Amino acid sequence: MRHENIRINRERLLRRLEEMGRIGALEGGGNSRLAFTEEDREARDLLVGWMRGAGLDVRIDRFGNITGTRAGLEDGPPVMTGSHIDTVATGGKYDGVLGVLAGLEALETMNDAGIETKRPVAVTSFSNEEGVRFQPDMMGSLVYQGGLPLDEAYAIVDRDGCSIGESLERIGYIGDAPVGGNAVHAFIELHIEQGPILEDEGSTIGAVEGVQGISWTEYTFAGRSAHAGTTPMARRHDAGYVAAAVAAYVRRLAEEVGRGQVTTVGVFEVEPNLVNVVPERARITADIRNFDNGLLKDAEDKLNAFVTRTADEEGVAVERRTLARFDPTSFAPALVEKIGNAAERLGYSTRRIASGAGHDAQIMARICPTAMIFVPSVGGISHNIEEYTSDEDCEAGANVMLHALLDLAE
Ligand code: HGY
Ligand code: MN
Ligand code: MN
Repeated sequence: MRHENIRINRERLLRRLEEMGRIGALEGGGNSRLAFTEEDREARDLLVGWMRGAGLDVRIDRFGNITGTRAGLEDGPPVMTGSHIDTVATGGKYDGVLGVLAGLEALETMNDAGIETKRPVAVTSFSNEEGVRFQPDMMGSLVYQGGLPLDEAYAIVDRDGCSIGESLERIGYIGDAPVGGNAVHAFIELHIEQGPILEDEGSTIGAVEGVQGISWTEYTFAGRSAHAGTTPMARRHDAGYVAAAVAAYVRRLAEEVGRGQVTTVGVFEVEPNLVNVVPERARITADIRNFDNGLLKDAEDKLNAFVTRTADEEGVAVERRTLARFDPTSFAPALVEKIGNAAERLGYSTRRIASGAGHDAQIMARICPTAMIFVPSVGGISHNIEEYTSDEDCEAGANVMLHALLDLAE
């Protein structure tokens, strides 16, 4: 294996993680860089500057996906890595960012070593991976892959009625590169695990075999506001009660279905939200996931049946809106093997693992052989300003990424 002893420039990677972490920085640590906001634009500008400084051919597509490509001796579909630089509103500084900056670092290390690869190698930052302001998540890779038509994506609005098209326009990231129909030789994403398994088991690298299925549904309940003191219980249409009953059921559903089922009510709003008024309206979201699509569908059916029954009994109307639905995805075994071998050759403890979180890789797997590399999250914490991955583990993940890319690009 050529370039056996090549390693990334740890200082350069860590310095960039720090610098990116200062954009949208939150009190007490962490980041808030919601998709297509001013903070997102600032992060994009910083990344594009670094890509250009590395001599990459930078292309921005109609959905703001940013790709920096390092030429190979031959033209043709690139070996690609990438992830995202948008965050949730209470995000950490590694989720997504580590994958993009490690990819950039791998390409710069190839530059420093004067390595010529047969195939082009590219790093992409996908727009709106988190999907917290505009649903669904993994939206940039979905548009890139052709799974979501551009005009449909532009028309999606946030809670303030602001559309993606307007927001992308405002931050100046509607590029001219086309979306859909992109040819990619192979895709590898480095990401923090965001869970406790690698840390609990003392492994540095996770060779990720697949991602679980994701189902996001928004439920809006419409009842009737009434006086909390004078209205007999039997004559209430309490939207808040229905939302609370459904939220409690969502939690029980994980136990009822079992076998790895996870369920979360992340959004819970009632109106008018006043101490002595029976709630007229309520809005909740249910995020339910499973590695088995059959079980996930079963959980969705159980939940919908419970919502209908509970709302009917209370005389409350319900509106359902699917915010995201992705099937479980298995990665290319040969690529997973390559990642495990690269990690072992580099002397890192490694194990196979499956991803509980959604990632752009699960969309890219639709168009090319794809796999992921995980590094540990301290305390298994993520989507939390306490999110932390050690410098050593960031470096280890980036080195495995570098060697996997070289292996694929030869
Ligand atoms: O929801 C997810 O799993 C990812 O963070 N978008
Ligand atoms: Mn992520
Ligand atoms: Mn995330």
